[in-house]
Amino acid sequence: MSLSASILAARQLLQEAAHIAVLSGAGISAESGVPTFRDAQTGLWAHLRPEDLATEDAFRRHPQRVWDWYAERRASLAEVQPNAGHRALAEFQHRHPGRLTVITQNVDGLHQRAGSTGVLALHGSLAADRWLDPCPAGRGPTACDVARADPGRPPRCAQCGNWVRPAVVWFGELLPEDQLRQAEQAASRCDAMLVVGTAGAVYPAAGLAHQARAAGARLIVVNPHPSELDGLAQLRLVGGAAQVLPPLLDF
Ligand code: BV8
Repeated sequence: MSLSASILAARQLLQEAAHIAVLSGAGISAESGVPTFRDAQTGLWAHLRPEDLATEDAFRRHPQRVWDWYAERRASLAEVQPNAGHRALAEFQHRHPGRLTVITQNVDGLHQRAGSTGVLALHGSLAADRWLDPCPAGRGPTACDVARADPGRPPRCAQCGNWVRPAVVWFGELLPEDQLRQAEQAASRCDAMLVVGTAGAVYPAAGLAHQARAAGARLIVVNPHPSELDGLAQLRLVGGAAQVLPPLLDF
């Protein structure tokens, strides 16, 4: 089936869906110029291994290296814009209030900047920081303002030396309970799930696609390459999110 024919078929499927859940990954931001994790030609991880960077242990062993990796990603985010894929989802939400829920693995904030509301950010936000350890003086987050930490790579609390870390979820860390619970609800309630730009290798996020399928939802995968979730799909749209989502959601 040609891409346009499969987009038409997928659009028909979405038109019949009262509730649509979207599960997005790094690929939806690729056309904004944000490197994905695993795509060899652009992937950050092409030269680095996740366990070397996105874990608490890595941060405790090499705080400056991990902090610098995040600082570099933050800096590059300042240069990018949401793309037509992010915008198509946001515009659909505004045309059909309450009908589409965005669940994202991304920490780049581009869905939110495109105007999507109620985004379930499973892995936190690159734009935010938090303390590495609970404040030893027992002071609450307001009293120990991270922003006032001593500058450095990474910044540290002037009183107790607590490190500042990015407010993202690292491997081996639990996802924010509330976001995950809402995402699981959206996955079990949806009639259709749009799986966009993810290799489907990281759990529990990828498990949401299995959960939606098990609850009877029909899955549409949008990805230029094969993914681990293709076997769950009723339809695969082989193309980039910025090309596929605008015609797919144009109703
Ligand atoms: C957890 C934030 C419970 C940080 C991320 C051992 C110990 C502990 C846990 C585990 C373990 N072994 C396995 C696990 C579970 C682990 C996991 O799943 N590991 C994987 C590697 C097997 N999960 C966890 O640790 C999670 N927590 O399980 O807690 C627990 C606790 C303690 C002990 C045991 C269990 C936490 C996972 C969250 C990690 N944080 N991000 C940061 O960003 O720095 S994960 C990060 O990587 C992303 O958020 C995302 O989830 C993942 C990357 O995947 P994708 O988004 O799919 O991106 P990728 O580059 O891989 O693929 C891009 C895709 O886009 C490709 O398919 C490509 O074809 C496509 N594409 C390219 N261009 C386009 C496109 N698509 C559309 N359009 C285009 N133009």
